[in-house]
Amino acid sequence: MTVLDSPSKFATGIPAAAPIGEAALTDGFHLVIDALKLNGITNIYGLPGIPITDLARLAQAEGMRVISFRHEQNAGHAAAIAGYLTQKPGVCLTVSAPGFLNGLTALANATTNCFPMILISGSSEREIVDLQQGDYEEMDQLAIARPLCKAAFRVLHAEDIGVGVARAIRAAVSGRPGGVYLDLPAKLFSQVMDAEAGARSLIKVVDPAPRQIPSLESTGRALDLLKKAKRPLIILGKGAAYAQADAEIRALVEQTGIPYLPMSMAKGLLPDTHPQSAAAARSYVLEQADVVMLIGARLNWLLSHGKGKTWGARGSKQFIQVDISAAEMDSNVAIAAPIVGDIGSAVAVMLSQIGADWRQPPADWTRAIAERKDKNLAKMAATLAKSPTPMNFHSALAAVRDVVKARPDAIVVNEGANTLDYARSIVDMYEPRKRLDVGTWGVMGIGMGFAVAAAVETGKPVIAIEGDSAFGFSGMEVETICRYRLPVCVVVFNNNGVYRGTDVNPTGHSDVAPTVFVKGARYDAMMKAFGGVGVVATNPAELKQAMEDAVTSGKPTLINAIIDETAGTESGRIGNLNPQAAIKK
Ligand code: ADP
Ligand code: TPW
Repeated sequence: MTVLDSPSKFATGIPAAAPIGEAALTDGFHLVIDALKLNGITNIYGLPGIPITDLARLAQAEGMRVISFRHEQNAGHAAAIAGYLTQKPGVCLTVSAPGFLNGLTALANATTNCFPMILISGSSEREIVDLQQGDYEEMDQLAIARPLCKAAFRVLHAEDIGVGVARAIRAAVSGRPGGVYLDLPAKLFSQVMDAEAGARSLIKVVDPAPRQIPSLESTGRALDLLKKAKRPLIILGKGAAYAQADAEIRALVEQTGIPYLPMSMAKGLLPDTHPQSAAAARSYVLEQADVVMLIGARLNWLLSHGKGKTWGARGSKQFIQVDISAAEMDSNVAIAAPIVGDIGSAVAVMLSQIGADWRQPPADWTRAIAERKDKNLAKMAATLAKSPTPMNFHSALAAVRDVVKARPDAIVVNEGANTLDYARSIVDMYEPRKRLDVGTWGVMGIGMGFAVAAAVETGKPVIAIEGDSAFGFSGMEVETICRYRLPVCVVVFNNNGVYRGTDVNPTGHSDVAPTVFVKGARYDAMMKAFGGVGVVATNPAELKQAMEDAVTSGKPTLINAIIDETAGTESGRIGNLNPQAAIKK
């Protein structure tokens, strides 16, 4: 039996903090830990310090897995993606003021991406903070966190810890998932109370994310619209992946025969090689479709807000949207058939209504898509077959694609600009929730935090495909990866800079351009410094071999993949969002 399986103190009836032979007492530290454990939360991602050092220490002693990071933002991203992968809120633990602020970016990012997460931060004394008398790490953290997350709570009394944790869990996972802040002032932790009363004060949350069954009228309206469509399309988003309704979603797609597009993190929900995937004809289907059913995807910038050139002629589309958040409907364009409910229930209801007489979409539509796909895939295959020296994004990613194909259970983490955009289209995914990336904000810095949590939560090999700039945001966590001996293979696409390594300082000064890094940097030596494996790969064969070795051995590995510094484009595929100076001096 591992520490993690050992029965909780509640199961044995022995209160956590009861010293043998003394009055049975507990305290704030133990109540927080017991409240988390009671609700099935077994992992904490954090960074110790005043006032939560003992919380981390005791959590480990009580059988929780405590993963300590080198920077709170990375711990926060880890907690957020743990939440996405498990549907249980991922917990990030930080110290007050600066530690809290370091974790806050991840909390806001989790909320933006609908990942359930709880940021627990220790804080200074209310009396001093509120009078602004200058406490150690003084900050009104609750007020700062509130606008950046779904809910924010503070617990002042030990007997309220159960309620605080329960509310945080419910807020994080119910309805549209998101980030929750839980403020625990230093004084709370040492408050002592009777252990039995403490145990009674805890709440095991019943049905934390209740199903939300949509009305039959709403699903019927949607199906009527789909039936009449000449060019129907389904778009699957990361909400669909999060929902863990994989079999139902696949059945809906296959029974209706409708072509589908996966958003980035929905890749693999159905294998990317599925005949109904229209990913290789993306622009064509977005422009041409007449009825589009969004399942767990928002019509935000990633889908050009549902309008404009991408979406073809004005008024040529009707939208169906399946989402747990009623307020999401009509956020950008009119939704003709909103289905408000959880995706599992909504898809199940639709499947029950479809019936055997469902007509497959018109053949001229599916044929036209197939033709486009074949043409685009053939073009891509020709590009991938080239092997230039140095490697470019395509030739390196062809090697990555082969490794992922052979290990479809591996989790791919991906960030960067070109590295992100090309990997998304070149590396096929085969299983749900195996692709984790920069998400709704396109935030750099998720890399090592996501990789650590993916390995911890799933035990599967992790392959992190990182632009060299992207890697820098969380690179110090290679020590964390080595310390916990996690099966993480980091591939740094090293092209000497942000986007490219070719910019020059026009003044002739010795400072390099703002987008340029040290040339030929040895990122591989960083992993070696902590006892991991470091490799330099200069061609696809070396890259593939090193990745295979890493995935087979499970040893922490960093592969420094040398990429042509002229290969990238500025901002990758979203250069259109990048303002350029109108006046060139
Ligand atoms: P993508 O970036 O992949 O397009 P988004 O993050 O924009 O996806 O959209 C995800 C959507 O999924 C959000 O609007 C969210 O409310 C919704 N969602 C998340 N979980 C569920 C669920 N279990 N059931 C229904 N909708 C969900
Ligand atoms: C928190 C802006 C978007 S992409 C990127 C930056 C700095 C790095 C691109 O270079 P990289 O990739 O990683 O070397 P590649 O493949 O093009 O060579 N700060 C944050 N988030 C974002 N998105 C940025 C800055 C940015």
